[in-house]
Amino acid sequence: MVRTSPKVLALSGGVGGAKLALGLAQVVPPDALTVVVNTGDDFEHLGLRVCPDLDTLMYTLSGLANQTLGWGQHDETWQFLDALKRLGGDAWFGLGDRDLATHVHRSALLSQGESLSAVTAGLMRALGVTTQVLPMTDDNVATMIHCQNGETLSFQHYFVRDRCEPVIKGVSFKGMETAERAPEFEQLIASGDLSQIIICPSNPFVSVAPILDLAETWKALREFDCPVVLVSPIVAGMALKGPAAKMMTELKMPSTALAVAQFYADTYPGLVDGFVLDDADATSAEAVSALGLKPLVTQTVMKNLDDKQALAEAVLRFSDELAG
Ligand code: FO1
Repeated sequence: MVRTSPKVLALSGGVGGAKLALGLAQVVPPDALTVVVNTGDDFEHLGLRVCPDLDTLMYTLSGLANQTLGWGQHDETWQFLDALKRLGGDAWFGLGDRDLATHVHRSALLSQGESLSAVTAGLMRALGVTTQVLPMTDDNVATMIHCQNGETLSFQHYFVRDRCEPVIKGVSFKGMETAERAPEFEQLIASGDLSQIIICPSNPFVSVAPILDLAETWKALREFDCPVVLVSPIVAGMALKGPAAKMMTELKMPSTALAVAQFYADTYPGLVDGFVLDDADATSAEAVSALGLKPLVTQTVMKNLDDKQALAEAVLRFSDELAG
């Protein structure tokens, strides 16, 4: 079923968000769907600008994603990385040969003065992605991980180089104070033309918070007269991908879907109207309700394209119900 609803905005981090975005792209016409993507994971590596979450969206929506790794392109080869290792280069970050072209091309265009929004639009077009995918900002915002041992690490150093091993005590976003929303994101918000806002199942602390905190976007979204629906990234106490559950434990909260709901209710009061929990967490629905969020219990684990489409349809239906 292809829906004709105007303007759905989805906020997304990497893998989990990209899966739901792909489901949404199956059921929402391209001109009615905008996906705004976290850029706090972006970093400069070997002189290249790498934008992991934008690229995960781009590869997922173009059918090029490496589903085994969860990042980069399928049928990847690693000659560049092998040669770099032989030279004693900085090879902890897995840049595949095909993926490398994306970073080289992006970096060249950025160095010629193009904005990240313009470069992203060009890359998406080149790979046939018709859904509008925007970076949250054209400015540099860097997610910083503050560790119990006193170290502060950039996100990729924490995530990839140190394999999420350091115990964290907090997260901050360098450059956030002065960063502005990307122009088309700003236009979308200024237009007031949104009928559904969906927060994809992404890490609340390092994937969604950067978007919501940016220029107080959460307050702008709260003003919209349309439901905000969030899909829990935690299922049965575990994150399907990434360190969300480990981070929750280290930040002294239970690693549960209910604690995710509590985090949003406390940190962004009045923002989230509907909270989607997995069947495995059905017993928490009542407690979610008590926080003032309407619960929807459904299957949220997306193993194949049918699951992605089914979840997208369930979320949109739920949002329609909440809109009354
Ligand atoms: N994740 C890894 O766990 N190891 C890697 O070597 C790695 C390389 C990589 C290269 C390009 C890219 O766009 C993403 C890459 N990722 C890698 C994934 C990335 O670090 C994370 O998935 C996201 O930042 C979290 O959303």
